[in-house]
Amino acid sequence: LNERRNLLTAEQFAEVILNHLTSSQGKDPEHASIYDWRMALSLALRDQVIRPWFASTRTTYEAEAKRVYYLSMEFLVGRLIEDVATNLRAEDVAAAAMRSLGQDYGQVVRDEPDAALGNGGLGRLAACFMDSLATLGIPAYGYGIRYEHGLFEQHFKDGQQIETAENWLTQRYAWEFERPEVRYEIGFGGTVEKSGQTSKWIPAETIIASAYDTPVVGWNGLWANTLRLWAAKPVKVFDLDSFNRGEYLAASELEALARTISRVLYPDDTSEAGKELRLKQEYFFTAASIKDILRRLDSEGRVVRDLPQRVAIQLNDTHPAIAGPELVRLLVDERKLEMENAIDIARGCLGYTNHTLLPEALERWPEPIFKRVLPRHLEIVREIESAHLKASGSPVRILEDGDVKMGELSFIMAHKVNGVSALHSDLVRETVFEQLNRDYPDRILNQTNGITPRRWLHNCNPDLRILINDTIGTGWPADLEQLEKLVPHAQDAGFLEAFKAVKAKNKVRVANWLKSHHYIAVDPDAMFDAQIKRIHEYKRQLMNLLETVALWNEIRDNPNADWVPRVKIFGGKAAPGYVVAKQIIHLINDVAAVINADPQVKGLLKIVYPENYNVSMAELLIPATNLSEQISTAGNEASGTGNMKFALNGAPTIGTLDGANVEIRERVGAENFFLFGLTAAEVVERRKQQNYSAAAIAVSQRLSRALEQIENGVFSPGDPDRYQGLVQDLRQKDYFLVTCDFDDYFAAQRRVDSAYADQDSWTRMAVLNTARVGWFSSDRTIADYAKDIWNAHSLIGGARQ
Ligand code: 26Q
Repeated sequence: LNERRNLLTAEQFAEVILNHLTSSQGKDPEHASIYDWRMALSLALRDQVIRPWFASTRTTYEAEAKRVYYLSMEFLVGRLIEDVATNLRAEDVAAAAMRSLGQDYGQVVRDEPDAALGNGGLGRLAACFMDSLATLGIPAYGYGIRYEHGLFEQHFKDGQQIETAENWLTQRYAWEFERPEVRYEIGFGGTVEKSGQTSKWIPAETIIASAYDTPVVGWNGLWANTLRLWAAKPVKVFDLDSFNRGEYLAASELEALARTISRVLYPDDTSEAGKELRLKQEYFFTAASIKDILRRLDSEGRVVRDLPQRVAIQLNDTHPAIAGPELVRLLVDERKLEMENAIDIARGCLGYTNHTLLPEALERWPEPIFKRVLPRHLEIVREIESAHLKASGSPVRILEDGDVKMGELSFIMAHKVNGVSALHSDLVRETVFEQLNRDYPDRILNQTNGITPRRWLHNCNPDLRILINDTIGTGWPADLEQLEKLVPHAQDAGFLEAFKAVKAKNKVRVANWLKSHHYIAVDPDAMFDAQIKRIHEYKRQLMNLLETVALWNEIRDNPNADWVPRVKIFGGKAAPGYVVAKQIIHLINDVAAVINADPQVKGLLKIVYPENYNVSMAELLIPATNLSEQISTAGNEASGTGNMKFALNGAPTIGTLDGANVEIRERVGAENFFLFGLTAAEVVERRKQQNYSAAAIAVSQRLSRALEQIENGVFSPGDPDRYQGLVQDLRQKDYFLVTCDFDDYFAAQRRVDSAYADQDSWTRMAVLNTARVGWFSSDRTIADYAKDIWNAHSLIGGARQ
C-alpha cells in the first residue's frame, strides 16, 4: 500500500510547497497572496498524484484491461484540495506543512473556488462516480466540456434572483494539464457526398477540440484516472485538402463560433426547446471523445471488431446520445464496415442512464436543426431506425412529429438502459419506454444512485469522522456498509451524547458563517430543517413554504404552546428562464422578511435562504442539519442524492415515497423516517379527478388561510398582487399536488416536532440513519455498473483497507 502512496514528511512537503511558490507562482513568501499559497499547495498535492496516475495507465495497458468512458455534459466537482489531500492520506502532512509556513490551511482550502461545471444532481453524480471509479481501481476516463463559465452565480436583489457569470478560469486552475497535442477537428453542417455505396460528410465549419486533463485519485492513492475536458478552439491552419476548398467561413466567424461552443454551461436542468448551440456542444464533446477512444484503440493495435470487449461508453442521460450515430458514422464511412455490423458493434459498447421522466425534460431536436448541424448523422439515425424496426418489429420510431427523439435513439443504441432508483427504473419500464421494454425485455435495469463517502462524510464532517473512527475503526470510508457496526451504539448513552455534540458543533459552525457571511442570526439550539436543491415546481419548495406560513399562524394563535424552535433553511438556484421557479424564490424571500421581523415568533421560527447555493455550501450545511426535506411529488424525483447525504450525516428525512427515498426508508427503518403524501400510483389517479386542488383547499382551514395571506399581499405589502398568479395556479391546476399533500405534510411536521422534543430518541434516530445508509455509497453503485453493464474490472486488490 505504502509503496505507491509514498508519503512525504511535513518538512519535505513544505519544501515542495515553497518550491512551487517560487518556481510556479514566481513569488517569495513575503509577497505571496492567499491565491499564491493555494496554488503552491495545490500543485504540491498534484505532484503526489502523478506517480499513481502513471502507474495506473501502465497497469491498464499491461493488463489489456477494458476501459470505461463516462460521457457527461456536466461534472459538478466542487473544490479539490481536501479531496486530493485526504485521498492521498496526506491531510495531516499538508496541514502541518502549511502551518510550518505560517499559513492557515483551512483558510487556504476555503479560498478555492468550486469547479461548478454542472447544474445539480446529474453533474454531481458524475463527480461522485469519478471518485468511486478511481477508488475501485477501474480504468476509466470522464469526458466532458471545459466550460469557460460554470453555473451562474446567484444574487438576491429585493428578494429576486439575479444571475451573474461565473468566472472560475480568471484564476489558473491548479489541477489540470493542458494537452495541446491532443486535438481533434470537429465538423458541423455542410453536405454529404455519395459515391456508389459510400457516403462522405463534408462539413461546412470545423473547430478544434483541445484536451485538458485532470487526474482523479482514489482513496489511499492506489489508483488515478483522468477527467478529460474539451475546450473549443479555432482552427489555425485549415487543411484545404481534407475539407472543401474555400468553403469555410471567414476566419473571424470561425473563431467566434469556436470559442462560443465551450463558453458556458446551459443553466437549465430540464431541456428547453432545441437551441442549436446546445446541440453543437453535445456533438462537440461527444465527437472529440469518440475520436479519442478510437485513437487509443488503434494505438494499442486493436481492430474495431474488438470494441465491445475493450470499451464501455456510458451516456449520462441523452446529452451525449449522438455518440451512437457518430460511432456508426466512423465505422461505416471511414472504416468501411457494413451498416448493421457497425450498429451492433456500437451497441455493444454503449450504455444509457435515464435521469428523468418529466416530458419537458426529454430531449428532442427538430429535424431541420439536426439536419443543418449534422446532415450525415440524420441519415444514420434513419438507418438505425430501420435496423431497429426490421429486427424487432417494434412500432417505436426515433423520428416522430418532425423531431429526433434522443431518448429513443439512446435506448435503441444501448445494450443496457438504466434508471437511477428502484421506483424510477420501474417507472421507466412502465411509462416512457413501455413499448421499447416489450421489444427489448432484458435491456432496462436499475442502478440506484450513490454518493462518495469521502467527500460527503469523511471530509465535510470531520468531527463525526473522528467519532466514527473511534467507535468502529477506520475501514468505513472504503466500505461504507461497515457503518452498520454503529447500530449497537445507538443504545449507548455516551455515544448518543457524543453524536449530539458533533451535530451541535456543526450547527454552531453554520450559525457563525450565517452571521459573518450573510448577516443573519440563528439560534444553534433550534432545529435546523433544510431543503437545498434546484428550485423546481415538482420539488415543492412552495409546499414547504406554505407549511412555514401555516406554522407561523399557529404560533401566533397559541404563543404559549410548547413550540419547537426551528430554522427553515432554503438553498438553490432557478433556471434563469423558469418564471415560476423565480417567483417561488421571490416568495421565500418575501415570507422570510415578514416572519423574521415578527417579534411574536422570535426565537421560534426563522427562515434563512443564503444566496448562491453550491457544492461547498452543501458540505457546510448538510452536517449541521437535523431534518432533511425530500418532499417531491411522488413519481417525479428520479432518485435524489441529497437525501442520501443528509441521512449519512445524521439527519432523518421528512419525505414522500419518491426516488431513492423509498429505498432509504426501507434501510433506515420506517420508524426513523417521516413519511407523508400520495404514492406515485395515487398521484396518477388524483390527476384524473376534476378540481382536485379546489377540493383539497376547501377541506383545509390552514391551507386556505396561508393561500389567502399570500394572494392578499401579507408578504408583499408594497405590491399586494405579486403572488396572485402563483396562488391562482394552485387553486386551478396544481399539477404537482401541493394542495393535496399539504395537510398530510403539516401533520408529519408536527410528528417531527414531537419526536425532536425527545432529544435522546431523536439522536437515536439520527444515529440509525447514519448507521444504515452505507449501501448508498457510490462505490456500491459503480461496482454494480461494472458488473451488470460494463463488464469492467478492478485492477487493484486492496482498495478496501
Ligand atoms: C438538456 C437539454 C438542454 C438543456 C439542459 C438540459 C438538461 C441539463 C441538465 C437536462 C437535465 C439536466 C439535469 C438533470 C438532473 O440533474 N437530474 C437529476 O439527476 C440526479 C442523478 O441521477 C437524480 O438524483 C435527480 O433525481 C434528477 O432530477
